[in-house]
Amino acid sequence: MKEIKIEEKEVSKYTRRSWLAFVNLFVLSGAGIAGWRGLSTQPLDGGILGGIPTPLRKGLETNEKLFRSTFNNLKLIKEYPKSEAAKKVRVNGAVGLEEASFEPTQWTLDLQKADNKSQSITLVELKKLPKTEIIYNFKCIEGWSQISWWGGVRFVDFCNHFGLNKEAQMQYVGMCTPDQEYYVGIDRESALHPQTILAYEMNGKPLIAEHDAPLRLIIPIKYGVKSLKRIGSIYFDNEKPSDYWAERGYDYYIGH
Ligand SMILES: Nc1nc2c(c(=O)[nH]1)N[C@H]1C(S)=C(S)[C@@H](COP(=O)(O)O)O[C@H]1N2
Ligand SMILES: [Mo]
Repeated sequence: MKEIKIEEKEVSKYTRRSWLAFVNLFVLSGAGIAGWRGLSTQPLDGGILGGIPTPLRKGLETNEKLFRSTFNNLKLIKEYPKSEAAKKVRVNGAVGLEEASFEPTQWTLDLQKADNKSQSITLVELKKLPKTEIIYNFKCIEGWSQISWWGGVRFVDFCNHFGLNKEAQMQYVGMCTPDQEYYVGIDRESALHPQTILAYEMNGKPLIAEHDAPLRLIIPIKYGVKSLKRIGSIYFDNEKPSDYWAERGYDYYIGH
């Protein structure tokens, strides 16, 4: 008799608990829907991260870890201490780097803006912008990877500095070598990703010719093919820009 009573008590306790759990679930999911409605009716800011509602952007700035798990396309690639970076960095691929007349000291970046305007940017100008360093595992589709250390300007900082609001709303960024032999197309989100940089340093020193001086793209969320060496020009488009390896059968968005 006594035992049964205890059982009854237990049962009612469980029933009550699951009822509470049910109520909780209901309240929480309601809050979730209300929260989502709130977000989706938020005005879109006209800035670089314009596609992202203001509260999400706030979160993006203050809590990247959370967003890393929530929004896959904004995940952050693992970073390493400088001590783990390779001293001797592998050189791979020289398409677009064979121009005998190329003179790094004469180089300027050709930025093609909306409304057919263009701007020549010097390395001195780029170096005045905040420098971001990244040490990550650089992966090539050929099957090798190497931890390497790069320094330069975050692409999103570059866009903000040069007032590329309209341009950065476009779906793609295209980049190519000065001789236009190697070229890549990058989707907007990946280009504006916080770890994407226009690099002018490797291992804390100016880029050497092979990697390639004076400026290259470093885009950790993509495979090495997208990290174009010796950037000659940058442009923005809503159509997919031509992409050297996509034309040769590789996935256009090749990332990991
Ligand atoms: N201009 C140019 N950039 C390029 C390539 C190339 O052939 N030409 N090869 C790509 C490939 S496949 C890889 S893996 C990386 C290699 O960069 P690294 O030479 O600094 O290791 O550069 C990428 N960028
Ligand atoms: Mo590669």
